[in-house]
Amino acid sequence: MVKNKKCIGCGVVLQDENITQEGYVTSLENNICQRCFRMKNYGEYQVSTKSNDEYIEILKSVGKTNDLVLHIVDLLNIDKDLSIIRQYVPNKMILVLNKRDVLPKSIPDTKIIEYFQQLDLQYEDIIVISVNKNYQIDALLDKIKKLKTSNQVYVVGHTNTGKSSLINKLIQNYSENTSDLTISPLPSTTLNKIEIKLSDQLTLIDTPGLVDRGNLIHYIDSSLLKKISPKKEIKPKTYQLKKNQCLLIGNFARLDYVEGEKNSFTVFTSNDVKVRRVSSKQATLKDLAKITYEIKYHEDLVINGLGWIKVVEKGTVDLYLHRDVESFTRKSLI
Ligand SMILES: Nc1nc2c(ncn2[C@@H]2O[C@H](COP(=O)(O)OP(=O)(O)O)[C@@H](O)[C@H]2O)c(=O)[nH]1
Ligand SMILES: [Mg+2]
Repeated sequence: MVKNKKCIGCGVVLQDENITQEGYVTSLENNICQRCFRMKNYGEYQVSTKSNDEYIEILKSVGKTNDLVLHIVDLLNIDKDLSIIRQYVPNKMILVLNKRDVLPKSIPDTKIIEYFQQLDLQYEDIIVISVNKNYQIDALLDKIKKLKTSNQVYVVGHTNTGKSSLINKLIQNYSENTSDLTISPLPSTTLNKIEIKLSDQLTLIDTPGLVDRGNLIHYIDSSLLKKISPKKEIKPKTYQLKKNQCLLIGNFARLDYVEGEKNSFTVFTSNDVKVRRVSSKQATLKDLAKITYEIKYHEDLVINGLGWIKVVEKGTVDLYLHRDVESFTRKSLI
């Protein structure tokens, strides 16, 4: 019997003793744990909530190496503070902006890249990609080859940004080897560091990712997960609002325009989420927690896990949202 054999899907150590614990297999002959098997074959998702302390330890260990690091970011769900990872990982780093396919085609990549350049986080390079559309994957591999400092390259970032998807894609495109990392729309799919060899010169190392407790994903029924995760290009919807008008964004959020001149609000969220403009008097969802924002000229009001609302002029808005879901403003991305 092999001791400490790991699941090829998520990296957890396999065990055949406790069905309620991570890594359970009926037989240690298996290469994949029961949880991954169910996700892959039946789309049956089981949430595992990993503590970020464990991931921070992984980031620190990455920071002690001199290896090149890919920091993967989900363009639809840009981390509020990208510098958290930087704090632990001073390595040479490429910022990889994934899920280009869901942003409107009309926005040039250069515009997106400029936004991240001004954050001044000392990336060696910044690239916009889409794993799903196989977009710019060749260009990314060229950059990796050019910038790598050893035979190992780490893939880090928040959970759900597409780290495992990217590694599977690179292996599928450029290697004789196989990679069957488990991918899912839920957080904490990958449970451990996993090394996947692309060639003799390049091994990719997958990691679990930081879990964002403020993401709407944690507070909705799993049946709604598909609805809020866009699969196709988002069609932004623009509304002109006057004071005392309000937008209902699905049953997830409500935005009341309480003070200011007539103003333009553009909602970027999955096309399956219905947006309605109503008068504040008639609006529902008042039982959600309220936060008041003073919006400055050209800002986005971001709702973690749902998308964002671009506001053109300054004004005051009340946002109603589940009290544990994070929201914040930023300079307009687009
Ligand atoms: N639209 C879109 N979805 C993607 C892309 N890459 C990954 N995903 C989805 O993002 C989710 C998380 O992917 P996963 O690889 O498990 O993320 P990880 O937690 O960072 O390893 C899955 O539902 C993937 O199908 C992409 O390029 N475009
Ligand atoms: Mg993963």
